[in-house]
Amino acid sequence: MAIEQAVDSERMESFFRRLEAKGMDALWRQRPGDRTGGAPFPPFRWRWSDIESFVQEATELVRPGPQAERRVVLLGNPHVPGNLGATHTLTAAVQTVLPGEIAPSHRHTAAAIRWVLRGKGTITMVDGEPCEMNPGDLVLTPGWCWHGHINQSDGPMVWMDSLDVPLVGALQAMLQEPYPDELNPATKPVGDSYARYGSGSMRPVWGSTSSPISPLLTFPWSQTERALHQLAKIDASPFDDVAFQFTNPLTGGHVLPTIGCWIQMLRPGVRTQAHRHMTSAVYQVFRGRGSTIIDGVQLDWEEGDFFALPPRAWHEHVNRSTEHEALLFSTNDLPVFEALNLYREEPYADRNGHQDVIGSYEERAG
Ligand code: 1HN
Repeated sequence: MAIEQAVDSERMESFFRRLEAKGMDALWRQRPGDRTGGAPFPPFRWRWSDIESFVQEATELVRPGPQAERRVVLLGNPHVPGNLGATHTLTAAVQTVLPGEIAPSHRHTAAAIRWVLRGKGTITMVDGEPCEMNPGDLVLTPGWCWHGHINQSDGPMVWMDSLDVPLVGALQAMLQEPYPDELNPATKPVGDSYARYGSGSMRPVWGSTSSPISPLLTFPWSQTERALHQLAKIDASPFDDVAFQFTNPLTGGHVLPTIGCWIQMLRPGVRTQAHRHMTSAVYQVFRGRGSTIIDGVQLDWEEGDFFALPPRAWHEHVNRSTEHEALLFSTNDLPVFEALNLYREEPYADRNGHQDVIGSYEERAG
């Protein structure tokens, strides 16, 4: 019996080797790898104090133009192999444009969003529409749109970029083209898409009735803030507290086919219940301070910090202030999971929906 097994395993090994030599394999071969559904990589946090000083240094080192197409500091998660993504599907970055500078126009298949952090008086030209940028504004750059940035103010402009670069890269679909001139010209007035689609509940009686890309390119902060406070008066999610998905006004769906955008308000003292889902996200702490407990590890955050939530990790949010609201902006890959029918979500059933805190991010990060 023992000899028979030895012969069998020798023969099996030889079978595997001969298969491999011809570019084949056996599905029953033992593989490492977790198929039990846990998070595939740990969370990561970028402190604003670090980002800010690197961004400042970048302004001393390069100017946008031939030397650096964009003055962008990428927030690369070291736990995500290869492509400098904040997660395996999304990049996050911080871009600065100083007074008088132009980040020259280009276009790429990857789609982008800008979430404005600081400054005023900057225009992003998106397919001929000059889009104004003020703190808290969300501006879309759909894939393959010509876009460039120009700062006409007297102060620096800083925003978060988030793109679907790792996803598009995995599909071998990253194409990019420079614009033949410095900036693509304005062919529409400032606020064109907002005038058409910005009311939220109406659209012009002419023009397209459906598109997977939002025809509204700018979502101003004043409207977002008002919406959060109105919703807070009447309802909230147990997992995300007062949270909105930015929507395509034609469809009510996501703003872009590959990137979902959320804004959420954690009311003073709120601790949400934990859940987990298939999607990953990159958060920017727009206001406030608190913690997100991810797979039992407490990750603290303050205003300006960014953090990446891996897919399938249990998570719950805490606003540490009992006086002030906390505001989190985030991008996610939910549109892709919904389109491919892969989305699943699960509430944390134990201890009234709260995880045991088994450690702090600080300890884990060493
Ligand atoms: C990009 O093209 C921009 O156009 C910003 O402003 C950030 C990060 C990674 C790859 C391309 C831009 C980017 C980027």
